[in-house]
Amino acid sequence: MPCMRIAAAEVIVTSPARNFVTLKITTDDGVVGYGDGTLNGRELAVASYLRDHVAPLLIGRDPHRIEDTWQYLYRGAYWRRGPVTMAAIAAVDVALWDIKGKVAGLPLYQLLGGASRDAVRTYGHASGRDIPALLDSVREHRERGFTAIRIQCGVPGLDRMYAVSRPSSPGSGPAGPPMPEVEQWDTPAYLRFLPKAFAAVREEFGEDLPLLHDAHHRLTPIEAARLGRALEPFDLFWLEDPTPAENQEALRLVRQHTVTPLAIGEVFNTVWDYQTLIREQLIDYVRSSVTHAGGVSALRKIFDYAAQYQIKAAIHGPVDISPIGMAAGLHLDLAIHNFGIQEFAPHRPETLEVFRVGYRFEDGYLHPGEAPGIGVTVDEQAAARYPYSPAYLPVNTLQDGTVHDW
Ligand code: EZ4
Ligand code: CO
Repeated sequence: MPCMRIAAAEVIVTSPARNFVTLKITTDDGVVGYGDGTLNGRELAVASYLRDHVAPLLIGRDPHRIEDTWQYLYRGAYWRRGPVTMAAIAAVDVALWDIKGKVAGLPLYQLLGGASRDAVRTYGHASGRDIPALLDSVREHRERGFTAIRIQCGVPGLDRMYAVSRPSSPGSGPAGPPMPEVEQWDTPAYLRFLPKAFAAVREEFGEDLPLLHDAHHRLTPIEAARLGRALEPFDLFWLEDPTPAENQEALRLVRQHTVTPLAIGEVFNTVWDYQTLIREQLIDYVRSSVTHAGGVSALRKIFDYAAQYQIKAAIHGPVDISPIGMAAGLHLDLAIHNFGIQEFAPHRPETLEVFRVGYRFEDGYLHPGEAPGIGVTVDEQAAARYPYSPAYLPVNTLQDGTVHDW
């Protein structure tokens, strides 16, 4: 094979509906690969890491040496792990897989061993400020084809909370730098209310519809254990992130008390974050994304480790992962054997105007498409029309003003 070289590595920061960080790698014979390095609320840290510390190291390297380049960036930095570093390495890894696929003339999933299934089953996000609104939202998602649905419901007395209140758009506040929205939290009220919301959804839609819920790291181990047990009659597909899971031992306690399946890890970025959770079989689904866990190469290793314990892949798929990161995950979903489910929150039209996707959604399933590489191109002229604008995730406070996990 004639030796190719990386000729350019450029960072594109664009904000079509929200901020995204994209790495564009170009080879000396003109092949372009794109990778996603978006880290919601801390985007420019990854952009700088890539632009100032990674791009100069890539020039002149052989783009085919993906694993070697991954190890060079990971070990070579000395300062390992962490969301900024791993999102930057992910952007490089995905851009190089994109190039390899384009050179081979094959979609990425073919390079990963070919399809293990016909399409990728997804779940969508139903939510409502109260139970009637939640039921409407579940109905809507079923009509759009989703065969599994995450439900999030407003808790009486809490005005603004995760997945229920609409964030205000960036820059719409009073003059001055944008600040995080403040949301509210009350664990006892949540623990009392959530089983009622599940009961209402089961009552309306029956026992067959797979239902999921995200507790978003808000509970102590014993509270999580209680919730898992209280939700057992409603047969959840999973309970996600019940505790702040960097305390891996917490899940031992939760596991002792409930058989509700657990999904963990959207904020994790390496296999080391999962070591105890996988080895001790404390979880059922791995939630990491390609973008936040070091790319396709590294996430595949996490999934292969999980497979030894019948733990399944369930890639994080929020709108703050760019369509490039989303598509890269779909190739992995299609190829691996231990696929569980894929989260799918459709991107806004402005986002899809900049990121031209080849993946298709039909009857609740996604397929990454047959275009060589990842299958997403970037319209750079459109990207330039949406300049970066600082925006943050909300912060969460208790009634007395104490900052709580969001
Ligand atoms: O809060 O992606 O399961 N999905 C989630 C997401 C995360 C955001 C954070 O950037 O928990 O909504
Ligand atoms: Co989540």
